[in-house]
Amino acid sequence: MKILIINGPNLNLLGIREPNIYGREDYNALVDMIELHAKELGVEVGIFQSNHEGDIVDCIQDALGDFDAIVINPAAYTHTSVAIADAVKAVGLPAVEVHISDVANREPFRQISYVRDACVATVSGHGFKGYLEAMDILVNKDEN
Ligand code: CA2
Repeated sequence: MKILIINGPNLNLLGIREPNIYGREDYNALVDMIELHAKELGVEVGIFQSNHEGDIVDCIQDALGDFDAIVINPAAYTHTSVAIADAVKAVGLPAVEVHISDVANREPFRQISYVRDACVATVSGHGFKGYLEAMDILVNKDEN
């Protein structure tokens, strides 16, 4: 199995501000955690981060034929981007939405998620571990 992990705008800045919301660890630590967990699960991962909506749409489209599933934290685009939600729906790959912070208990503008409807599950407020949980959900999805 091959899982594509997509991170949206400003997540490359993790660890430098707002540690009370996003933790003290940086983006490289997140990448290391994901790669280690992929090894434990025996899956392959691709990890992509962009600050640009169109590049994220392109990345989702390019996943078709190359990846089996998607973990996506669209960051601020969660709350604004119909294009990213449409791309996830269009490729039809099973996807899990992740948020490091507990968006349900934050500002009203963070209560809308366009991508949620395109995803089989959402993991929110579990910190970096949420990405690992999302990978687990996708790996275990078809096992009964
Ligand atoms: O909780 C999450 O994972 C979010 O997707 C993170 C986004 C935010 O816009 C969403 O509402 C929830 C923000 C990501 C980057 O934010 C930083 C802020 C300061 C320093 C470093 C990163």
